Amino acid sequence: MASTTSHSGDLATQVLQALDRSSPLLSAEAFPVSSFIELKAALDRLASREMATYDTLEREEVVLEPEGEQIAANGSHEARVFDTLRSAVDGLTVQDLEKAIGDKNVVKIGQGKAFKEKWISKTKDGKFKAAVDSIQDVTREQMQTIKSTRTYPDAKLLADLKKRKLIRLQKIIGFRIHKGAKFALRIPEEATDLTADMITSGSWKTATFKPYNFKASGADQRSGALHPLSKVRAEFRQIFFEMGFEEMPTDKFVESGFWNFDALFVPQQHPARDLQDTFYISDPKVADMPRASSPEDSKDYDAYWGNVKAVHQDGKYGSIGYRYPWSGDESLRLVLRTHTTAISANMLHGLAAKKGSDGRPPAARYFSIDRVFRNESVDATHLAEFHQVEGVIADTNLTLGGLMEFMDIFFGKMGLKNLKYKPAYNPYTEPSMEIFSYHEGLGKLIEIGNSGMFRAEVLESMGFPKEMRVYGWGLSLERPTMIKYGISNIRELLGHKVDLNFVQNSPAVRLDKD
Ligand code: FB9
Repeated sequence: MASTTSHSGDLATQVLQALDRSSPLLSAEAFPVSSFIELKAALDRLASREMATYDTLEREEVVLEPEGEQIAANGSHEARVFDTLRSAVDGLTVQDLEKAIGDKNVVKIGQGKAFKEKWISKTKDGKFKAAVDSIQDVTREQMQTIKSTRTYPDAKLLADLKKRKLIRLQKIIGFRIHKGAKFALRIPEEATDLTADMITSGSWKTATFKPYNFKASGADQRSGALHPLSKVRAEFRQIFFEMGFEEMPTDKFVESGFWNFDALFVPQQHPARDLQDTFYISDPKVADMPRASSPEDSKDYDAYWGNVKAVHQDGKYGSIGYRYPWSGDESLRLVLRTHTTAISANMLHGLAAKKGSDGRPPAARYFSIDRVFRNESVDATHLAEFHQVEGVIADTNLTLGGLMEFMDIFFGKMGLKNLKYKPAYNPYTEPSMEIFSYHEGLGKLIEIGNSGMFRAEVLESMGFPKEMRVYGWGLSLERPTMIKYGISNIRELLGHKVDLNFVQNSPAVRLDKD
């Protein structure tokens, strides 16, 4: 049995004890002096443990303003003027009244209202005098009723008194409190951390853990800032969405060599597959064979596996292949994905199985922005992981010129103009191009990405018809972010040394402005 907390002075404990005497409770009666914030915190603490439940009750009360309090205590202005005149048989001037009452404002307002009520009149020589023997000070009675009952039945009159600034309406929040399913007279002691001692001693098995309060507003509501990478990622996502792209699911860091390499026609001897470039998973070591992920998934994975093996080993679809004994075991080794192109391959394989009205897979635009992992030596601008930004476009009538044109538009939206293209090599695209842009701010030509047309060995293995082509291109998220925020060392951006003050105060400049 967990030990219990017995802070009788603790408001939450007081609530439990009051509930034990009477349930439900109305907070206004049971805890008239407790602060709303403290009482709500105590009730939330009990509710999160199912020891109590509560409903929030809102009502409106009428409260006297200072002038209303003055009237309730001393009478209305008009009654005070009348009372003063009643004892002055020869009448009084305004100055006499002000001297006798001691408040010019009371005399000014009071004589007007008393006149209007015909409680007073003027003498031949211009003085004020009482015109009746007695009066009923209704306003004072109203103020006294409101003071004692904090309400008044006549809504029209309340509106008038509010307009005269004699009263104000005040929202009152209270609680109706009930016993909870786990009601007890004391709150069980709760652990807030799972410690090594608890694990070794086994006490965690009987411990009660303090529930997370996901509604907590946090110690400092002003704190917090979006990370620069998050801000630049949001900019890229906006560009992709406005260009009609669908976001690929990237919540899978571990891939089989099949999707990360073989499906992309990366030969099994390629240096990128070496240990010094790729993180291999030790447990589990191997993946399952590619297979249907749901009953709706009718793709022929066996045929695909056979096509990939054939295109590597013997060549297929017009390709002579790499002519090496392709290993299924090697293909099933598990890796931390080295590029998001592994996901693009999986998405494209799914697309190839779809049939549009023309019998071909429909055109599609996919993008992804997420972490990739490279077993490389780290330095000021390279970590063992980075965020890759990748886009693919599948359609007919795609050409290298069309890819260049699309790159001009895509990078143009980041302010990168006059792009230059340089032939390059990727195992999965041919032709491939490195993309460059002159950066005014840096005063030099910089490499901004890589691109290409996916090879027939990749696409036709998936089942795409020969007339369909796929553009692919990629860049990193860190490079543009470092340039945008003037960061020279990537550790300022990522990792345990990030200075959150920098993050919070980083003077962002637009990508397309130098
Ligand atoms: O991001 C890169 N450079 C860059 C991008 C934007 C930018 O904006 C500034 C505001 C002005 C500045 C710079 N690069 C790609 C180029 C270089 O940084 C390069 O040295 C590093 N590259 C990474 C890979 O490094 C191992 C950046 C990363 C990269 C490279 C290629 C791809 C993705 C990321 C790709 C791809 C691809 C190709 C074909 C089909 C599918 C995917």
